[in-house]
Amino acid sequence: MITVLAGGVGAARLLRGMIRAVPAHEVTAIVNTADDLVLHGLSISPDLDTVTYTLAEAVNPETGWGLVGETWQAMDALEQLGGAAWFRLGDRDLGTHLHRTGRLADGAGLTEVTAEITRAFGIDARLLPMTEDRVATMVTLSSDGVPADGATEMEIGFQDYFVGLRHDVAISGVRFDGIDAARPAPGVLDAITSADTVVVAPSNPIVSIGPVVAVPGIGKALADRRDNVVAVSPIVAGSALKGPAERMLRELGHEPTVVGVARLYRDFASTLVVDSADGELVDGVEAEGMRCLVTPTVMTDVGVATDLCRTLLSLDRPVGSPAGRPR
Ligand code: FO1
Repeated sequence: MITVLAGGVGAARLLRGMIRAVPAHEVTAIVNTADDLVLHGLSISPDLDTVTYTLAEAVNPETGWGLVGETWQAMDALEQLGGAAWFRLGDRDLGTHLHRTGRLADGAGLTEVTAEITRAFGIDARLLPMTEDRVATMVTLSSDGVPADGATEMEIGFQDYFVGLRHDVAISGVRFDGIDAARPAPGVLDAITSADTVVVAPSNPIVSIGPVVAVPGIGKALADRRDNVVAVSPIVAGSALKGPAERMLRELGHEPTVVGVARLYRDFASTLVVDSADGELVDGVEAEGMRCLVTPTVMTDVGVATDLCRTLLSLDRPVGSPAGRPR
């Protein structure tokens, strides 16, 4: 079985390749839920839905989230009522949030509800939320983002930062509210301990992979089997392919390169896969104690994603010698 730690768009792209590299029923994704929010009384899980819609070939290809061919009647009606329509929920996407919210109100757990949704979308891969407990990523805006009244540094919710402010503001801190009390969702620890390989998808190291590894018990379970945990860098040639990962790394004091990613991942992953554009940083990655494999990681189409996954799964497990470079 292959277990993938997943955030949103980048992870969804990798998973599309993974279910072509191995049978989909052998794939489990442990998905970040720290982006989740309640809006209009609806429980919304953006990363779970992005992965679901992508694997169902139903995702909006322009945005990477939401459903293709959406209509926006409900949002338009809400706007006319003076409601908050900044977080765009399409009419069919609302069906997912209505179902999830109703089922959670029935007392079903997010794991069970996610299984119902993925089954309805015809997905054979298993999607697990990282936890069923509430965890919320909070972002502190750096001092130059604070209102002129000189208030202390402002902390806002992740979607307020990511969507509300279009992440177009410098940050000075990130924390995962509720993380200390969070328990791994049912099946998560077993999916880590019993996997042949664990893959860390090319998601944002701070706010997508970070929360998953921070759930008490998950980080240790990964570290205990570090030898076959393989991570794909979301940073290519010093920039993120989508979203603010590179800027967040820099603003939080990390090196915004594959070497900076290696420093964040080396405790729980033994190999970092970097794109050919970062071939000259292999020594820097290995100096951080990770093996470094160089291969195309920019998933421009599902073929590249499938080849990348085949490469990840073909990694031998020699002790010591770095993979991907002839000695
Ligand atoms: N991202 C945006 O930039 N703007 C939106 O209006 C927006 C709405 C939205 C609705 C449902 C959903 O599942 C995702 C949505 N996203 C939107 C993406 C979301 O903010 C990000 O995918 C994750 O939270 C970060 O990975």
